[in-house]
Amino acid sequence: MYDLYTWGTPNGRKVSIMLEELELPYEVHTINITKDEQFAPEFLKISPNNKIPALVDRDDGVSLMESGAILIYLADKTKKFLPESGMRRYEVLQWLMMQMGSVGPMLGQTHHFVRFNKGKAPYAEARYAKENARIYNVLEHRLSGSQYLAGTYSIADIATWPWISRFEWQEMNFVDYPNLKRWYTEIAERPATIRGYDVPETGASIPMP
Ligand SMILES: N[C@@H](CCC(=O)N[C@@H](CS)C(=O)NCC(=O)O)C(=O)O
Repeated sequence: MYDLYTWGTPNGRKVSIMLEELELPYEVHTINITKDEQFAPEFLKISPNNKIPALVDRDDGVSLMESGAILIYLADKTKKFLPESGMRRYEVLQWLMMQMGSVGPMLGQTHHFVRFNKGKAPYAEARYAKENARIYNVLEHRLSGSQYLAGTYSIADIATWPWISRFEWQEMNFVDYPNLKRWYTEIAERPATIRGYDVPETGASIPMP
């Protein structure tokens, strides 16, 4: 049994989608980050950087923060969505690391400057809009020669997809990114993605291009 501490954001959805893919039992603990619940002392004990998601594995007494680490942990434990060894494992990890170091942080800045702060910081707005398009291009190029980011469906896709699901917030569309659209749509239709997207449950439905 797992405890998932989360909120309805791309980083949180990575883990709920993974748990749904693996059909693992989990209890959802809502951490409302708009009400600063991420700073509660009890939550800080499992997520010292005051961010969702965090996961507790009750059976093995493991407590983890950081979505990338959580995905690797679940993949290794179940031997799914991440090869156990060899070059194929590193291929998945390189795309996962790109999500963690580039896709998430940069697209997150787009949300702030392009959607929530429009017109107030033109330099930042232009910088992150450009970086957003650059990242979409990198993904498009990769997906033009590969069905998924690292060959077969993996934690790299599970980590990246929720960020692309915010394409409207990023003021992006898929006209110039047909392979990204194909990848996005296919993953959006997976039953586990549909279930994992609406966690914590609010009735949220997946934006479709
Ligand atoms: N690198 C972290 C990032 C997590 C993150 O940024 N979470 C956001 C929500 S998407 C959060 O909890 N923000 C609350 C805050 O910064 O106080 C991960 O991938 O788990």
